[in-house]
Amino acid sequence: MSKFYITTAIDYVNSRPHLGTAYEKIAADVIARYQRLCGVDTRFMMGNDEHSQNVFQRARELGVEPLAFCDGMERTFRDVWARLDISFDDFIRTTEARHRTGVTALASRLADAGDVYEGFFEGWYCVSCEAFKTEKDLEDGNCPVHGRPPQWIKEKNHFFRLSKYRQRLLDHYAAHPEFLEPEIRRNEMLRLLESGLDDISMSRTGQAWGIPVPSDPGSVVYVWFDALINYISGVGYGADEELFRIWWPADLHVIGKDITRFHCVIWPAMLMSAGVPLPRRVFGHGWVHWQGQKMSKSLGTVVDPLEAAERLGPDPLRLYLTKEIAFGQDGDFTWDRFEERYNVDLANNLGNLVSRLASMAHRYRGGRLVAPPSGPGPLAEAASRAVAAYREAMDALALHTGISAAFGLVDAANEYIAAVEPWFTARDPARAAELDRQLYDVSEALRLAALLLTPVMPGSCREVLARVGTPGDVSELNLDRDAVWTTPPGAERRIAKGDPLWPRLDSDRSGPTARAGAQRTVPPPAMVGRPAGIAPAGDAGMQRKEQRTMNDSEQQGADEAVPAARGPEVAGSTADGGPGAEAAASPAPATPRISIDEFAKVELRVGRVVTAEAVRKSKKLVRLEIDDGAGVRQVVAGIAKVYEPERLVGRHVVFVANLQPAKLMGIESNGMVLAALDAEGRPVLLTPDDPERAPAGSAIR
Ligand code: ME8
Repeated sequence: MSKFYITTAIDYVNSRPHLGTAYEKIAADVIARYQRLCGVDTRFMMGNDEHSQNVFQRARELGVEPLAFCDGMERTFRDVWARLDISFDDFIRTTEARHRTGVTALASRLADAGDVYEGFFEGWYCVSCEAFKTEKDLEDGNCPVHGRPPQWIKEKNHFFRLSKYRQRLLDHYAAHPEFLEPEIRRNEMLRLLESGLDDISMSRTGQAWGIPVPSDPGSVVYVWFDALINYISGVGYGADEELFRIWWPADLHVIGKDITRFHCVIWPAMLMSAGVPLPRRVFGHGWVHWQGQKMSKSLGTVVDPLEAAERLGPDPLRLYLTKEIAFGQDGDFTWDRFEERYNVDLANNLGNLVSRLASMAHRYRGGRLVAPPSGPGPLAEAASRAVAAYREAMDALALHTGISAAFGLVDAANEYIAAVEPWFTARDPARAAELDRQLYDVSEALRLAALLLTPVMPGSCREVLARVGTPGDVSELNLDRDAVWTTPPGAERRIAKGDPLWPRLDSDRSGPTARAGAQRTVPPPAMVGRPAGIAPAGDAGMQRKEQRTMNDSEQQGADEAVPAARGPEVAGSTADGGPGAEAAASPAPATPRISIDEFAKVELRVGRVVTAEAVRKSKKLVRLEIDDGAGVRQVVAGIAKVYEPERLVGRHVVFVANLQPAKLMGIESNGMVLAALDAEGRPVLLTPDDPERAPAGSAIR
């Protein structure tokens, strides 16, 4: 059986987890669960980084022993991770004996390799980053990450000959392009390596909180050296050779982009020096922003992941973070957006499909579906495309794309219901086999979509699978075996009815002011940690509407015909009302008038930004890859002064689709993104009012 060892960064424990640190654990959990679903023997390790000065100081402030403080924080962290359904196999703490053994063994190997020497360090140190800083790193004298002045320190240190490994690192990057992803992080590290490497301090003096340097017990190992070693001490380095041989090298380190240098320059150099193989892949994910800033405990800009999970359920939160934030890019968390996506993806789309199927299955077939002898309908084809797209994306760590592919199947099933109208089929007894086909195919599409979404929403998908008549232990599922369209003639399924899984949140709230002033209501304790995201009705602050679903009391056919609130609906034609009437009332335009036929030559469409990066050596240009509904095209836009590339990803834009290609700074642009200009001539991007109704590819008239 193939193996997969995946790790996350280990967290500083000076304060509770926040939504940014939780994002990393959720993303890694989705990857680990996906690997298990693929039948791969997976070891997923996380843990706590305890030897930081911040931790020591925090314990002091609270008047407790540092270790006792860390014990308490371990409980806090484990509790948060359990409530977010994070399925780690191992949790390491850097104060554990196994870790100390590993650190001591590795530090001795570096010394034996002749890569450690004593020296004197004088310079800046940011305690929040636990990192040495050069003048060049600072912005207005402050640490750029934490916005605070670093300390000036002067002490005797042990140095590690990092500079010696520069060429070997460059060679490794050249031979293993997959070593560091995404590409933007890889390019950053290559630039850093090309600009030269200095030796670095690997110990601190005058501190007792840490692991002693083997040759000099008066010093402790620098906290970053100590922390990085967790990845090998957790699989037995220096203690259990057999375990180490099984699991090392790691297949994937999932870390935040701010700590790429530690993981992709210092860590591999330490391993090279010790003669230990390098991890196969490092992925530097982006940041979760809150109100335009990195969510960070030291900046105080944090959202409590438990509050978010308790509000709508852990699975909606897991889905939001992994589907809405392109993995590798930064993304925003806002309560409004979280609720909006919940309504769109879960209440209106997946939840609606579950309810519609249950309602029709019970009304027309007493809850028992039987596959007819005829071959499957068009959903089978849509399902196999979705499975293939999902697997390809998930293997490439494009989590957002994989999850969207699974939702594509949900869309297809909702659209299929709207197209075949089972409620009309049901009226004609001669079409009984046709109705069986329609309902069974919808149940199969739903089963497959839930299977694909299991890594993201484990609790909810277990519930969906049970309702669709395929209950069981989700940990037993296997993609190769189970992600195959299966509707053999005569097969039976019992469809269960139940409360709406994700009741719709009321959208008739009285606008942003009421929202800002209102106390957000945390649901009653019964909701906390509920497995399938089932919320009680009557939640005071966030009124939940009854989800639009069919039940026996509804007029037959009427609501069934209401599709999920999705699907490309293009705005009305310009011919309505007549352009002439409009022109008569308008002031004279500044440019010559054109006929409607001339205007009709311009093909305007909605696009969705898939990737965005600044164009090198240009202050203005951004290179975008835009999903135009039919594929992905490259467009260069002059918006860099106002829009950070990373924040464009996922946005819907309006663009001219039929412009002849043009080259800007040597890059071919296939279209033009439209923007209004503000009073100072700066671009303000145009976006469709409701991208759900006008998704990528929608025509604009
Ligand atoms: O850096 N969005 O610990 P940490 C996304 N102990 N990810 C974020 C984030 C945000 N707003 N804020 C933090 C450390 N992270 C070290 C790691 S590993 C050998 C030692 C990520 O508690 C951050 O990038 O500050 C890191 O990957 C992880 O959360 C833990 O951060």
